[in-house]
Parts: sequence; C-alpha cells; structure tokens
Amino acid sequence: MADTRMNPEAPPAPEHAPIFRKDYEPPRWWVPEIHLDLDLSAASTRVTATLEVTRNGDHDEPLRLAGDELRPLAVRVDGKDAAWTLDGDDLVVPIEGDKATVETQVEIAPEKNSQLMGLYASGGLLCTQCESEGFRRITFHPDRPDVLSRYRVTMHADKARHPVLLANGNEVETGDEEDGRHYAVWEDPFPKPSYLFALVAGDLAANRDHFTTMSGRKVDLAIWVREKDLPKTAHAMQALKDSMKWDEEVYGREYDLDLFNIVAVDDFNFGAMENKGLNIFNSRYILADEDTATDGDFDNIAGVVAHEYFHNWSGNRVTCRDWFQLSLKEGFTVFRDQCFSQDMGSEAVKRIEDVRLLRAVQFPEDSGPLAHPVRPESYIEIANFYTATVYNKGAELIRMMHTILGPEKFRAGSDLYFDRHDGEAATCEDFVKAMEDASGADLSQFRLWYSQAGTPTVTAHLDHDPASGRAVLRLQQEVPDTPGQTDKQPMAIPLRVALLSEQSGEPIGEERLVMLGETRQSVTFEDVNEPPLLSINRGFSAPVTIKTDRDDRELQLLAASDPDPFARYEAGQDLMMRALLSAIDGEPLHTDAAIEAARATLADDSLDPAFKAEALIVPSESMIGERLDSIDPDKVHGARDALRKAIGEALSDPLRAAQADGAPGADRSGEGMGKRKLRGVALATLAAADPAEGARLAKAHYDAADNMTDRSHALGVLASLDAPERDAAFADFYARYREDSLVLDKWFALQAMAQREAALDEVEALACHPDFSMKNPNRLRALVGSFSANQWVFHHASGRGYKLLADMIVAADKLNPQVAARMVPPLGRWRRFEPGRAQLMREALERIAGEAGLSKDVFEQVSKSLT
Ligand code: B3K
Ligand code: ZN
Repeated sequence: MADTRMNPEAPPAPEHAPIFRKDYEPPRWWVPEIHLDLDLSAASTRVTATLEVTRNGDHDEPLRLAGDELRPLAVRVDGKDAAWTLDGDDLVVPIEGDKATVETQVEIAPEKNSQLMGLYASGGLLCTQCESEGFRRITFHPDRPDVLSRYRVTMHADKARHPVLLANGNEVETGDEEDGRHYAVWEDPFPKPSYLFALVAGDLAANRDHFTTMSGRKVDLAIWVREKDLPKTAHAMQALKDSMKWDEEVYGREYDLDLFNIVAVDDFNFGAMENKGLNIFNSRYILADEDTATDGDFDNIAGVVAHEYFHNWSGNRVTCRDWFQLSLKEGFTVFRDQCFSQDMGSEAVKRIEDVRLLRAVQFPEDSGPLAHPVRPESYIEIANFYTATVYNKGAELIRMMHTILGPEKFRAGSDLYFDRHDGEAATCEDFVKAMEDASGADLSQFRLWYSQAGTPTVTAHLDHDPASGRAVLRLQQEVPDTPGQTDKQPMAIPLRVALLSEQSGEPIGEERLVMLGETRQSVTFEDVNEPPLLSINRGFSAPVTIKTDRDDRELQLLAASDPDPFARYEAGQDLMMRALLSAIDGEPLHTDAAIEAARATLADDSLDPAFKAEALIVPSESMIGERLDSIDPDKVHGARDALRKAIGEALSDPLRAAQADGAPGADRSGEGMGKRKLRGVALATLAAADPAEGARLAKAHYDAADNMTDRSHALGVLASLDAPERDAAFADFYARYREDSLVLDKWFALQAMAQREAALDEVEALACHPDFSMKNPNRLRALVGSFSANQWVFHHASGRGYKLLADMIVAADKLNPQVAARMVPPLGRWRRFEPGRAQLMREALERIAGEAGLSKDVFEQVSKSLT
C-alpha cells in the first residue's frame, strides 16, 4: 500500500518539493575567501569556518548558509556572537553592512557518515566527497556552484594515524603540535565552488612522477595509496601523463598548478571526483596489475583518470552556474575522455563500446518513467541526475556539434568557450553560443537536444531509379512522448550517409552529412549507376534509432564490406536482432544470414581481433527487450540462447581456432588485448553450443590463465553452466583472492550475472555471505547491480528477484540514499514487461514507497517510477 506521500493530489512534503531551472536567481551573497580549520579525528572533527562575505546587489536579505545534519556551536559576525536562527537545515545570519567576516563552528562524526557524502572514514583514512551538496555536511555554506571562493585549509590530526594531510592547491606550511598531533596548511590560488573542495588524512604512500607542460613548467604528480598497493599504480600514472599531453595537443589546455594529487579510497559512491588539484578515486579506477585486473579494467582506469583530469578545464576552470547545467561539464568531459581513449587505442572498437553502453543504459532511461532532458527542468534530489542521459547522451550532443562544425571550427569554439568563461560559472547555452560564435553555424534548432527528452526514431527508405541514375533517400523522424513532454518539435539530426556498390562494397560518390531537420525530408543522390546499398548513421553520428527496410542480403553485404567500421558492425547486429525479434514473435529462428556474416567477419584478416569479438557478441537480453512492447524474459532468453547455440555449432572450427589463440598477460598491445577479448567471446559461444565441452574448455582456459582477463572470461562462462568445473573454479578463485576486495567484487558479480536456473538461489545466498556488505558501494553494486541487470534471472516469474531488490533498496536507503536510489531504475521499467511481471514489479515499488522515513533520493525515483 502506498502511503499518502505518493498521492499526486497531495502537496509534496517540503523536503520532497521539486526545484525548477526557471527559478534560478543569482546568489544574494558572495564568499570570496574562506579559511577552514579542521581538528580531525574519525570519531569527532571540529570544523571552524571563517567566511569573508560580500553582499551581491541591492537587497536587505540576511546571509543564508546551507547545512545538512549540522548544529552550530558558535556563530560570530566580525568577532561578535550573532543573532542566528535555523530555518530547516539552513543557518540564517543577519548582517548589517555590505561585507562581513562570518565564523561558524560545528562538530561532525566522520566514522558515522555512512552516506559517504561530506567528510567520512574509509578504512583508516579520512576523506571528503562534496559534489553536489556534500560541503554542507562539513560546514555551513551557500554550497552552490556559482559561489566561487579562494580556500585556505588548516588540518590538525594525529601524526601516527594520519601522517599524510592533503587538500586542494599547494601545501604552504606544516608542523608538529602537542600530544602527537601535527598540522598542515594548504592554499588553493584558484577560486572554486564548494563542490570541488577536498581533503584527505591518512597513512598513505605515493607513486611520484612529474610532467613538463607545453610551456615548460614542471608539475609534480603523486598517486596516493596504501603502501602495499603501490605496484598497482603504474597504469594510472601513465594514463595521467598521457591525458595531460593529449589535452595540450588536442585542446591547447595546460595544467595550472605545480602539483597534481590523486588518492584512491575503497569506499566511494561512484567512480572518482575531480576536486581541484586533489582528485579522489574509487580504488577500482586506480589499482591494476595483470593478475588482478582485466583488460577492461585497465581501459576503464585510463578513461576515468583522463576524465577527471580533463575536468580541470571542463568543470573546474569553467564550472556550472547551477546543477541543471551539469551536462555542461559532464557531457563535454565524457566526450573528451571518449576521444582520448579512441586516440590511445582502437577508434572503431571504442566507438562500438560507447554506443553499446548508451543503448544499454541511456536508451532505456529515455524510454522509461525517469526520462529527462540532457538539461533537466526540475529535480527533487540532484544526486539522481548523474545519469546516462546527462553524461552519455550529453557527450553525444557535443559529438554531434563536432560532426556538424568539423574539427577545426569545433576547436575554435572550445577555445572561445574557455577564453570567454575562464573563472566563471557557465551554462549549456554559453557553450552552444561559443560554438556558434566561433563557427558562424546556426545551432538554434540543435538546441532542442538540450530540452527535449526521448530517443528520436528515424525511418529511412532508399529508392533507386537506374534509368536516371538517381537515388532518393526518404527520411522521417519521430520524437516520442516522455513524462511531462508531448508533441515535440522535429530535431536537427546529423546523419553521415553513404551509398555503397552492391558489387564491390566501394562507396558510390562521397559520404554526405545529411542534416535532417524536418519531420519528413528527401535527399537526392545523383550518378548512382549501379544498385546501391544504404549506409546510414555511420560512426553513430546521431543518438537515434534507425529503422530501415534493408533486407538480409543487403545487411549481409554491409556487414562484410562497409568501410565505416561502426556501420559494418551495426549491419551484423541488425541481422542478429532481426532473427531474434522474429523468433520471439513466434516465427522459426532464421540464423543463416547472421551466421554467414559472423563467418565472414571471423575470416577477414584485415579486421582486428577486438572488432571481431564485438561483431560476434549477440545483442544482450535487455537490448532485445528495448525493441519489444511487452517483454517476456523467458522468450527473450530462449531466442538469444538458440541463436548463440546456432552460431557456436556452425562456426565451431574458426571459434576453436580463435579460442586457442591467446596472448600472454604481459602483452598489453591492442593486438594482445584484442586476442584475449576474441578468445573469451569464442569460448562463450562454443559453450552455448556444447555445454559439457564448454565446461571442459573453460576450466582449461581458467587453469592456464596468466592474467585476470582470461581468468574472468573463463569464470564468466562457467558461471552459467551446471558442471562440476564451475564449483571448482569458483572455489579456487575465492581462495586465491579473498583478501583482495576489488577482485572479490568480481567473484560476486560473475555469480550474480550467471544465467542458469539456480542463479536466483545463489544470489539470495550471496546476500547473506560473510563477505557481502551493504556499506561498501562497490560490493553492493557487484552483487545487486549485476543481478538486477541480469534480465532473465532478475525477472523470475515468481517475483523473488523483485522482492530481493526491494529489500536491498529499503535497507541500503537507511545507510546510503544515493546508492540506494541508483538501484531503483530496473523496477521502474515495469510498463515494458508482460502483465504478470509488471504487476509484481509495481507491487515491489509500492512496498518501497510505503516505507516510513524514505530519503528524498529514493522517494523521487520511486514516486516517478509509479506515476
Ligand atoms: N563529478 C563527479 C561525479 C559526482 C557525482 C555526485 N553525485 C565525477 C565525474 O563525473 O567526474
Ligand atoms: Zn565527470
């Protein structure tokens, strides 16, 4: 039973009231200078904040400082006790003149901070996380991104327990104090918003290196970890240096401080945080060696290190005016890190991986109850808007501008943007305007991408008239309704299009950039004197769903010969998807075209092994589900299994050859990593065809592995097989890695992703395993995040999966609302499932909604999922 808070007629409780973008107003008070003095200990930390405040404009409003679970011990204005009041969580301080020195004192308990926002304890460390609104859990402050201050930070701590004291900027003073304590003073010369504040106190060792910038300045680099983890920091350090160089070469951006620190912590709500000069990372995005990290982990580390480093310009030097503008820094920075990884490795494979992620996570978001524009109009809890839409679709928007303008004009636009807004808090509009001003392009219609949610569908049909040598491409676009948005305007959709010869696969004429701006539009191609194949949305030039009437033969030709690697991959995926959808619809499974395309790909020596691996991966069950109006998870699973089996049987010889062709773990070249990826996919496909033989092969693959990539591929295959080899390998893995929490996360995740009848029982048992903990976000995600993404198992017809997830959300919400709220979306997809499951999913959501004392994070996700 939902309680009354879920009644849309009832006014929301004040803490659940939405905040609207249209209500933005500039701050009433500026805070140009801050001095923080922190007497640190895990049990109790006293924070004294001295804020220089100045009145902004002509008004007589008091100073209003945000707090969260804070109680003021003292409040002084210009040295005198102030007549302060509390309004909810806000501290309200009357001030007579136009400027004042305001001092507040509070006491906080880092070790009790299970939300991991503000100042908290992780292992023996004390560290901070302030984005978006964590600073107000440390001290009273306006805590909004358009208030920029210069910080001076004094930390006092026990010297034995916390020998290393770090904050933003540069260390300016250190010394010893009484009772075995010591102190350090740090100053950051760059004014910054409070969300970029950071400090760390702990017993840490550093991997030190340096980088010489393009103007010849030496920057000291340090990655701080526990001493025993130092050997695992080399890859992250190399990625940092590569990123610094790349940003100079590609964007002309030089690092600005003399010091760049990174600290790895085990308990962290997300990947990492770009605090000025002191990035704090989830240890899973720093620590790696061949024995404990997969090739995918290595790539993710480089990508996240680059992402956080790039924020120094796109986020820190130019920050966001308000949180509705989040994609200004996140979309742009994701685009930057994607391009960095494309340049460092295989451009085509990276693009395929990024599009797969977009389709797996962002497309469902865009078609569900939590759909929102890249620049949202309102939120209840901003932490819920760190989404694939803001990040990954946001990156696609920047990429589209790059495609429309071309690289030179785009670079001119980014230069103008950085010059114009350096040191400011800017908006998405400022970015687009800079692109327009520098290029002369008109992006007025393009701006709709920021305000209209939903994934557009483009229907394309090609007519060829051999007599006139003319081909006409007819395009039609549709932008679906999303919550709160109907009757949308047509978008500006950049489509890279080419026509290819059916005979040779060679392009007929040049590739064209078609700007689809109308609901219906035709494009004519001249001099088409042979039957053409349509290659459209090449490189995935727009984040849309393309529908074409190309037949199997045409797709097979494209899959074998399209010179654009993404389009080539896409044609193969389309073939598989088409076979799967018709089988789910009750037709016999037609596998021939998909198999022949896969065979041709495997045999093509010009393709790199990583591309072959991608091309062989059958669309995931959730991606298939996205294409259905009413998902029956058993049917989806059955069809996908049957296709994998058919491919495995038909291509057993080349797959065996690929599976046997390994590369030593030490070979981290593109070729070496590609071979490991391909042999993993080959193993999985062979096992689908013959489970008993697959178990034998996988166990041998596991036993012979000298690296985590091979080991985890083998374990991932064994996880879904009912064979004695399975238990033996999982027991071995556990015994070997039980002390390494990042690797143990894999042990949990691989079992939670298993596809077999008993998987649900196992997930329930793992939730009671002594190594399972809800307090560590990585462990929680490893089990619950992986499980709820395992469509067939999670959506068990009994509803047991939903019950388990709902129990986990309710329990996690009491500890860590942000992490709990991120677990809600799989239940929110209820409308897409067959009626029996839909009903059970809804009931699970209603049960959560009925819980007393729900956080606003979970409240927002659940209430939106129900309406
Ligand atoms: N900016 C941080 C994300 C903070 C999330 C706060 N809920 C990491 C990043 O995107 O780089
Ligand atoms: Zn970011």
